[in-house]
Amino acid sequence: MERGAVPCAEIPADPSPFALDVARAALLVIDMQRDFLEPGGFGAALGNDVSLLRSAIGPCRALLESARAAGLLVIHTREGHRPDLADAPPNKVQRGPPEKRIGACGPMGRILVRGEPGHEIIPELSPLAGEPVIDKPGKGAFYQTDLDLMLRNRGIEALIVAGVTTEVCVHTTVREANDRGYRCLVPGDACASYFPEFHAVGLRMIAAQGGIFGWVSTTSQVLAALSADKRAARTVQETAE
Ligand code: C5J
Repeated sequence: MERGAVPCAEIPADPSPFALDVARAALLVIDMQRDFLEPGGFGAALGNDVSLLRSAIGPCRALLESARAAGLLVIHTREGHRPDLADAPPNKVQRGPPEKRIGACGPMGRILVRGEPGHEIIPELSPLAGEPVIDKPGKGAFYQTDLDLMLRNRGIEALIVAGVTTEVCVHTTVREANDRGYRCLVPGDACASYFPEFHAVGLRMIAAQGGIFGWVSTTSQVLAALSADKRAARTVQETAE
């Protein structure tokens, strides 16, 4: 190996090991917002049991801590709309009873509206100062946002994608990223769905057909690789000194 070069970590994954160059990768945490995870928000208004998403909190937190320690770029996303709902398509707003629709008033403020308490990322996973937060009007994090520009400006080519929900915003974002040339790894236990069966099948869909649009691993596999990568980086630095 070239003197001073930092080796890639290799993460065991389905359908094949995922090579990770920390300098060219980012952790993307999708929509871990009060509106989806806490009672009284958008998820609950749609009739879901929001407690089903809480299993992703611990793994997301561990990924955030490990990514920060390894120097990985961390980006958060939030789904939501302008207070005047000018960016909310009618087909998204006009669903369900009016008192439970996007923009209606709930216990955490107006449902799925930017600036309201429900729109915030849950306190357990609060972004650190300097970590970009992408506000997106749709399910995919690339749709009508500057995420792609931000990643390209930093030379990012691989994404670790965690968050909620597996088969909606995580899936849409991974599909969008794959079409744009990014390799995506999804730690399955750091994602969750209101429908456990959709979660399980959603993960299988990503890795099926030779990894049709990504790779699937577990959080502990990512953590092990990141800490090994940090150790290797330290050794390389010490050798170079
Ligand atoms: C949904 C999301 N399910 N973040 N949003 O509407 O998955």
